[in-house]
Amino acid sequence: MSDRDDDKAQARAAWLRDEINRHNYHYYVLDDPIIPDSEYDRLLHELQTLEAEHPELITPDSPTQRVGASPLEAFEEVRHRVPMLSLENAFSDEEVVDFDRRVRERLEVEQEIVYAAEPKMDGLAISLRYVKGLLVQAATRGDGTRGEDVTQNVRTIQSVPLRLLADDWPEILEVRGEIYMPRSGFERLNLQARKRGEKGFANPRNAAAGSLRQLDHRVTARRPLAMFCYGFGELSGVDLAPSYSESIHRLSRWGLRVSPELKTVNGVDGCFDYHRRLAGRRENLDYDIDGVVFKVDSLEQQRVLGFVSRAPRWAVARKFPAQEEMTRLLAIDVQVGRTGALTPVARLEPVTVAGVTVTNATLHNAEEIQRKDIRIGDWVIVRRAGDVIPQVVRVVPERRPPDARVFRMPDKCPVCGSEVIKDADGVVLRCSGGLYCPAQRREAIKHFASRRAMDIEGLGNKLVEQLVEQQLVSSPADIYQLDRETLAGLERMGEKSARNLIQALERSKSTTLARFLFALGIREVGEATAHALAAHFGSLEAIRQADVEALQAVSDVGPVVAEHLVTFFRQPHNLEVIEKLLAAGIHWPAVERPTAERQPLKGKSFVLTGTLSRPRSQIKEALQVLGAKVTGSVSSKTDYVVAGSDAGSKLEKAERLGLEILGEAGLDRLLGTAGER
Ligand code: D41
Repeated sequence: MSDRDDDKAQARAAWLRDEINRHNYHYYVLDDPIIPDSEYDRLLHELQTLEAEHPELITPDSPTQRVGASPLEAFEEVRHRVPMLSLENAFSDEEVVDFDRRVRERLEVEQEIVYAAEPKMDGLAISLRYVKGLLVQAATRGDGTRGEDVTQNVRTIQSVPLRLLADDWPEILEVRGEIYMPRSGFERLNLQARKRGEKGFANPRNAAAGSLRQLDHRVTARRPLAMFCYGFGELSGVDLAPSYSESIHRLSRWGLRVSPELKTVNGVDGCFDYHRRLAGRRENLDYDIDGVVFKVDSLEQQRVLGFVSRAPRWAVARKFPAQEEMTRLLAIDVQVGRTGALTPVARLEPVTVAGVTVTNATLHNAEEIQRKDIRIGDWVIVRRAGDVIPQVVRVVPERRPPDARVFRMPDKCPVCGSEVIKDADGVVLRCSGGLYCPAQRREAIKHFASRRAMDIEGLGNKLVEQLVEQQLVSSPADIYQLDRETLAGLERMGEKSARNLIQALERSKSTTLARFLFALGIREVGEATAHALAAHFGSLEAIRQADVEALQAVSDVGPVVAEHLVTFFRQPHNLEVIEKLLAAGIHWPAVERPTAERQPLKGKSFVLTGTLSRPRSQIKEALQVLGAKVTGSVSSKTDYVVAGSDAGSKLEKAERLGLEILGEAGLDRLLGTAGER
């Protein structure tokens, strides 16, 4: 090959590397890809081919070189040139006030301090060393002075640049940050592990730690790890900028990933405000945080403050209440759901988790109990995150009492005594009693009356339980036969509530086909499926008569759902209930079939963020009915971002991308003009 060709190949390889690095940055760091995945793959493939033909062109920072070397025998020890300090904790607002007072006293300032505020990631601290813009070493924190060399593993993390962008970085740059596993990636990883019959990780932090401590970095490469940077080690030359926040932004220019939540705030009040806002959004973030960190923003002030033993005087971690606590598992009960599924529920010695008393936790199914080896009498770790039902994370084996008992699922329904059968998936156990089983009947009626179904105000769970128990109703149709006298005679019901309920029943009769379908509680037919069915078939009669094949023509319906529908409409009992309901006067307007004009938002993509006054599911449904797509993350392909109060990083990103942002009023206008039902 001629020199000329070699030059050309070299230039092309260099161009490809830069281009791929640039797209990596947009994809993994900014979370905002500019080219489709297929185009990215094509570039990477071209570089791989070129490097295979010209191995001399391979550079250590080439995007093809993230995975390659052989597994290690052990990790080498790394001595941190600048120690990795720890953070002082504050468990209350008062402790933050104390911290702020100490800061101002030492600095001898009266005015408010400017703090940089950021989430406290629940991951693993790491130090990256860049020399002349190239990543040369990554080390765990260890004891702060000595850590382990995990360079090979960290090189596989796509949001860690192998080479820094731009060229104005210091010759030596040590960056500290947190490696973590996003919740979404964690869920996926555990699902895969379970499919292979393996145990999975207890939480994202353990998963990140386990992934980073792999001697074989090819395993790490398959784990969805990410990193946020929050500090500095050795720096040759001068400070990056006069303040922490500006220095961090500098890092982001060089292709390092930093938290989009980093803000500067004024004084303790600013700190409280930030803490409250982030605590409110904790559940909506795609990563676990265990608090927020406040740092004096001015690097000069940081220098004056200095350190005490191992922690800087200029930073504090305000911790959130723990989401996990330990307690005793007293018993395991079995509940029967609407579709007969048997769910084991742990009865716990009451324990306060993140401010709420927990006495029950779901155990999902027998397999889960076996996998976690949970026994009655065990000490267990209970986790409560936001609105989700408390979970038993694991047992504490060291504390197992000698008389702890293994639990076995019953082979007869604990409510009606019918035989228990296993689903085709081999996991879920079901009571075969159908609507003979009072538990299933009760749950079916609760579902029927619920807000998103027939929306019968005043017919709550407690009342349904009473009605079923006293055998006043045994199917949804029976509730429309109730009279005022009967209702008024019930416990905790007066004349007035009885009258109100009768009115609510009357009102509920005027509904939509989709709601009615959903209310019937057919297995796997959720709101979206009910809508799709109503729109596709136009009438209840058409759905009833459709066979499995015809049903599967609906976008949302696969073979399993189709089978459930056909089975449902084959049962004489179900047809009888429907007959009675219609005879009681339930009606709906004719369904408009989806045409271009009926789906004015077709092809439009929406993202909902922040706190909205209605449940997200409801807004989502309203948008979907008009043809819109509702997705979870903002990108340049998003058409509208609907922002409620306290909207955070998604809103910021939308602003950065110049997207159309709607408040709730704007959304209502759009839904109105687009022709809400
Ligand atoms: O998000 C974190 N976990 C986090 C940890 C953070 N946002 N900032 C941190 N800042 C520091 C100093 C102030 C010492 C540079 C830290 C940590 N340290 C830290 N993480 C683990 C030990 C110390």
